[in-house]
Amino acid sequence: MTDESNSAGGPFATAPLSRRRFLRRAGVVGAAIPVASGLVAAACYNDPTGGPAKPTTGVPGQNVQPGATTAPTAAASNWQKVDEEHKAGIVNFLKNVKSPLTKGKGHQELAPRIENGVKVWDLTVDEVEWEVAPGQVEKARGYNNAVPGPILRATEGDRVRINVKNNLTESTAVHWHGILVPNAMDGVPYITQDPIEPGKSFTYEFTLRNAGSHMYHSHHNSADQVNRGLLGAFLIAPKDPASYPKYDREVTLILNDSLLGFTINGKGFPATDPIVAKKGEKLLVRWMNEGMMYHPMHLHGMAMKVIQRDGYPVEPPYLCDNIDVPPGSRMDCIIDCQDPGLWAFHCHILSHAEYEGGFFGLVTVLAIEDETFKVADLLAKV
Ligand SMILES: [Cu+2]
Repeated sequence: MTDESNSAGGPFATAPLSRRRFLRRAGVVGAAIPVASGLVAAACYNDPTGGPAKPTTGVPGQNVQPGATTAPTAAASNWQKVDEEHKAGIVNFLKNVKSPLTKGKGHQELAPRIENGVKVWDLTVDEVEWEVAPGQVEKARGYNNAVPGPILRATEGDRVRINVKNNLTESTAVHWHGILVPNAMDGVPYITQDPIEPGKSFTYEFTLRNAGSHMYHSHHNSADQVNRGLLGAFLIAPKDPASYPKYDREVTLILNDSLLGFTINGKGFPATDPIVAKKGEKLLVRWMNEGMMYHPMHLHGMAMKVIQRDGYPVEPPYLCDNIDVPPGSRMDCIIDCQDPGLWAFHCHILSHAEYEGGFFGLVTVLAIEDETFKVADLLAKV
């Protein structure tokens, strides 16, 4: 412990971790995962929609006495371990910038091919083993073997075609969430189409009538299929770019919860991606919630200007630092990145973001860089 006492320069001014210490800590982070799963169960217990019974063991923080001002003597040797575990999570998270902590990366842009003027994508619906956080591998489902599926990007007025092949052992269908489509293309089994049976394919085709930050997801056994990863972003630019506020950089963050744990773009902290921007940039964040819970996402240090909800303008735009993203909704906001540093960005239902061993789940940071502050410099210290 002595080589890692806090210094005036903050936690990242301390000596680098030895390889052995780093590996041990990585193990600690992995061992914390069943505890995190216990948190999910605990959260479900408080959910009026039901869920598993509250676990009697393994609930992080259950031994903390409300109102206690001093740690019990028996825990005196524990707080340092807790702090070490917490720090290890942050160090791992930052290392994730250089080399991913987990296998598999979803939410990648997939360029369409053009057939007679139509933008065409092929999507497969797959069973996939998905590493959500280091060592936490889940039985997931993904479009094109990824969680989330590929980002589909087009422009208002485009004709699009999406060929869907079902490789599951159960039926499925794809709903184009928020996109104005002809009724037969809406993707809801027995309401607008027959389900896509195992081994079968279905082709969706429509003209994009409304711009916005939209989604696509399964609409069959969806509490399971969407929750396990059958979801993705469908971003439709307006035909007139002047109709949308200007921004320099964009990121789309899809929230999910429950069956794969709490995830941003298919990963839980420390495997979530840090968001890196330059001082002076205007950053567009497109929030999407594909989960079954509310997630108030809180940004430290500055405001977010909310400009669109579900692809429709918010008039007038409003400022907040805690944006509620309800299940099914998309919220576009612009952040004026002015103050350099690492700014925590997390769900403020705190049991979705932190337990006694540190952060997990719905946590990332906004790193604002200038000539005095760079993530690479931080990485050099850890
Ligand atoms: Cu949350």
